[in-house]
Amino acid sequence: MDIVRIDIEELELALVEPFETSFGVELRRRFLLVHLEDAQGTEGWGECVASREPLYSEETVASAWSFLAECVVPRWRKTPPSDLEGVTRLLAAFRGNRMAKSALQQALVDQSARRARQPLARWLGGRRSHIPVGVSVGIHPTASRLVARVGRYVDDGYRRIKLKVRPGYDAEPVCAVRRAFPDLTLWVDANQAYAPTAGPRIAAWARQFRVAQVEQPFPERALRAHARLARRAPFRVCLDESIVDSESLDDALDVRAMTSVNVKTGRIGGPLVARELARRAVRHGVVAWVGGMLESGVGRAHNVHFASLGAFTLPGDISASDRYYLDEIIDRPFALERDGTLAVPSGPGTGVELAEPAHRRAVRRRRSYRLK
Ligand code: OSB
Ligand code: MG
Repeated sequence: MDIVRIDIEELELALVEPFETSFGVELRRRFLLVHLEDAQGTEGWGECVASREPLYSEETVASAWSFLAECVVPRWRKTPPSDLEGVTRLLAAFRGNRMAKSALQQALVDQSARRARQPLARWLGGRRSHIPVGVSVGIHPTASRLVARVGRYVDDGYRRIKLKVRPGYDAEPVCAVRRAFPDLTLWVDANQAYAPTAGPRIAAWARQFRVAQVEQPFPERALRAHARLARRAPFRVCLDESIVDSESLDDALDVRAMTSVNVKTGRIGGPLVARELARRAVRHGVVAWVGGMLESGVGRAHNVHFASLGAFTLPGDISASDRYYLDEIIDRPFALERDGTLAVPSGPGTGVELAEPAHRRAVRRRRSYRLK
């Protein structure tokens, strides 16, 4: 391993169009990249998915920066880990801060796969060369604009559409999309926006409009409400925000709160911990798939490689580069293949490099820490 330097960068990128969820509207995204270099000059990159404000989870760009700079770097310097397990132990000693930990673990697995001269997918144990993908569609001001937007994604070839919903924006837009696309595979995601008592109403429109999966309708801790919805439902109930570690997975499995799980390495604390969690969920009969957090090309490359694992059997929220940002900061943008898949890059590690000057233009601040 022999990491000699870590750089933390804060970047800002403008979305191609606003992305509205039950949390609010996003026009641009602030995020961190973590860069590592070992003594031989082998590099690794990881992305932190925490956003500027603590809406999706408690972490923020600022909290992740300070956790890495003020907790991880000093401890690393005091007792340098000699291998990946050592880093995992170092990180596990600290509570929470999973998105920050994940950024570092992503950079480490990228660097390890590059050193092994293997694509990250193969290094992780993945076999697929292509990843089936869908697209997550934000809240739109009118049903007709939503239908037009969905139509363009369907024409692009996405395998399924996930609509963001919230109280007051559900049955009507879902009905409009179902009318316009009778055969479309339709999912919805509420990002915790409903009260636990809203279950029967959600079940009614989800059933009527043949929604295949309802993601995180209730608050993170409301496992019983999710379990009640999942009982005898003709759709899958998927958990996202609720599943942050192996204990929350155990709790959800115990009460049968989900039939599907959205696996994001950032939410769970890194690709290695998330891989274990996904495998365990699948052993318990839960369907697993890879979610997204509007990552830049760096984080999306990680998601694509991660999604090549056999545990994942539904199309991921991993869309093409042109769906996200005006500027792509990697050299090989992701493009949707005609069959609704993204190709897993075949070079070592993530198989993508930072593209200059786009990357430099997006950087707002940067700090370097010598570790040796
Ligand atoms: O809940 O899955 C979510 C984006 C940001 C935060 C939370 C979520 C999402 C998405 C977008 O649904 C998925 C993507 O990156 O394409
Ligand atoms: Mg979600």
